[in-house]
Amino acid sequence: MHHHNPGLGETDFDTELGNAGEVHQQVPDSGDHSDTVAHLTDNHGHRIADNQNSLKAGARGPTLLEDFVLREKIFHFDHERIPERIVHARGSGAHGVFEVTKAIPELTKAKLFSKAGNSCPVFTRFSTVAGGAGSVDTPRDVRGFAVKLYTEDGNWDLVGNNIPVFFIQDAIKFPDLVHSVKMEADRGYPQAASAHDTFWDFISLMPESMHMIMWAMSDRAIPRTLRNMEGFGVHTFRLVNAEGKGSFVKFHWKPVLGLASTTWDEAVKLAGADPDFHRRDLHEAIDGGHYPAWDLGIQVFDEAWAAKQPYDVLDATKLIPEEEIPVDIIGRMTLNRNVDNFFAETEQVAFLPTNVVPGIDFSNDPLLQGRLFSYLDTQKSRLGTTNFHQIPINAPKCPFHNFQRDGMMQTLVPTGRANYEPNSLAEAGEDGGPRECPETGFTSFAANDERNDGGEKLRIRAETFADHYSQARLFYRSQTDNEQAHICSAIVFELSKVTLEHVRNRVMSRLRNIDEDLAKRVAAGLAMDLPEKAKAAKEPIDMALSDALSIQKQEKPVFEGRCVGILYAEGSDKAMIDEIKAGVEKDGGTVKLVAPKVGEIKVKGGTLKADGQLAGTPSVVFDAVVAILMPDQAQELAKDVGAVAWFADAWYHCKTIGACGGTREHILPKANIEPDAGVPKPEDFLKVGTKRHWDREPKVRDLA
Ligand code: HDD
Repeated sequence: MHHHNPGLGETDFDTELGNAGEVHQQVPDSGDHSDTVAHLTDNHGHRIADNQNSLKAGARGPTLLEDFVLREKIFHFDHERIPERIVHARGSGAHGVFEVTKAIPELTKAKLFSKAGNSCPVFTRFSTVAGGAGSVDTPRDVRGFAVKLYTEDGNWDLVGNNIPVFFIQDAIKFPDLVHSVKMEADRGYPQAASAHDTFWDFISLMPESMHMIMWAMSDRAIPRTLRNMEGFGVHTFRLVNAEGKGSFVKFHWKPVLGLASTTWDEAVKLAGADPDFHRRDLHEAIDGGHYPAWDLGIQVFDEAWAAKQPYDVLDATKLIPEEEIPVDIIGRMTLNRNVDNFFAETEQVAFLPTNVVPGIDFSNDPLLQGRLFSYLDTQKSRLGTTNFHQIPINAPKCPFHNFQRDGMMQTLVPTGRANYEPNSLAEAGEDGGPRECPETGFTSFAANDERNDGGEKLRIRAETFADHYSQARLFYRSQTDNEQAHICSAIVFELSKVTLEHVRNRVMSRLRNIDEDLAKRVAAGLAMDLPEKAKAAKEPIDMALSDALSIQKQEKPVFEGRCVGILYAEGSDKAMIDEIKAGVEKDGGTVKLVAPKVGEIKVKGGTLKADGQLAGTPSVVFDAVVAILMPDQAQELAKDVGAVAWFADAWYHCKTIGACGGTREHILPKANIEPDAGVPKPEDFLKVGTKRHWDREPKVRDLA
């Protein structure tokens, strides 16, 4: 079956005539392409002569039931949507490659990690969690970070997030968590937002969520691009070597481009300016050959070390500070190919945390244990068949054979008489089918955990999971002043959308266990009194602060992977524009030209065509901006509130603004901009780069 039909794209027919009441035999493809393009057929191979008109009893008569061309086309269309994911519905994916940079045979028998240089194809899907498939890319939300590694031992799916901890400790609470954050059941809103009553009601009743709440209210939850996020496997997993020795492990993905986030105001404006901002950015970066890459790192430890920590490594609401156990880099993932078809690949990809290979195993983390059931189950509901593994994006790239047969949408043709095992058909000279592999097959690690209370059947939470606040405090106190202010503002914003006073009070009563100053700032921001401190199941302790938890402490002032917007108009100096463009591109960045009009206009030294029109390309889509304008053009633009907002936003979002004389004189004062070190002349722009000027923030916003 041929699915490409380039000939149709060139179809040129007069729709006005098509709508006219008279008999009109339209032949859209009037040129004879029969030798050069595939024939348009229905799904059963019948060539279609007319794809414009349904079959009617007379020109103005009713449409006939026998029109199988019409019926098949509409039938297919009517069923083109599948259920969206209950969480992580909105996602963007890409293909790539994973390459091992450091062999770890002493830790795992996974063949992939036996030798540096080993590699395998990957498919990675990033997502938001709460919003529907058609929601925007930049809400405040956790981001999914799911990687499918097609190894020679079968698929290994590392289904993680961009935050290393989770809201809840036990999978039995997952449906409650998700119900509470999604649109409220009775009213169907808000979409893709945690700022509403039910989420905070649930959260405030679940003190274990406080650590993740700190992350979700931080700039981690409003990443600049998908390329600037870390990824985490979250749970403690286990590596098992050839001798059967197990080690605990946490997986990390470190973005080669470094971490970068937006400010809240910027994220909100991005949602309007470009609802697909992250999806477009990923697509364009890969299309332009700027392949995003992440290093895979591991934190490895054993039971003895785990037993000594003030938290339980099986508790997914806890992280292991990198300063305690450094992240050892063992490989790199590079995303280098966009999908050919969004539905076939990004939508139909099915991740399964149960997809592990010999040498990688699970731990008893009760959240992970629940996930091991949930994902297989959900794929049947979403993809409609137990044969979802046959969809190309899900199929392993190594051979797979077993005795499972039939089922809806069986697309393979299993051969042979034996569909059961054991069988002795092989002895009879027939193909008895595949056999077990006791030596090389997956065997579960025989964990013998002496801290497991004798293993009685209990519905219970381990005592060692009782500390809900120490790591929330660790996270909050490890941030810079600005970042702490962002967390306070975010909580004030979210609680301002909560209409139930007792819920706000309960949240604040919990914040007091994290940090008194944080609680006071939130109370002041809401003009509310601080309630009594909530009783903690276990008194929090002060852990050693961790710089790795802050984005700003790791920020890179680079052009690589960043996008600069240059504003010009008639008469602007092309040489200066070219110089900045060349400088940014030399360092791996991209430049987009913005002008009041997109068509070709005269500038000093030639003509220029813009990539974007000023009104449709606000400064929020750029990491830094430059204005190169003739004074009269600057004076004109200063009359336009939209143009002034272009600069005001860049200023408010602490971005570098390269500004020529005319811009300084006419526009910046109107935007309330008092040039600082982040507002260089165009000729100095390259030296300043894309770093955010956080020291500007107290001037533009109340950080209390
Ligand atoms: Fe989940 C999807 C990540 C807890 C049940 N989850 C899903 C995706 C990611 C995560 C990245 C999207 C995969 C894709 O792109 O297709 N989930 C996590 C992480 C968790 C977590 C990092 C905690 C550490 N999830 C979790 C629990 C449960 C689920 C506790 C249920 C018991 N998650 C699902 C699901 C989804 C899913 C309902 C929806 C679509 C899908 O699986 O394929 O089964």
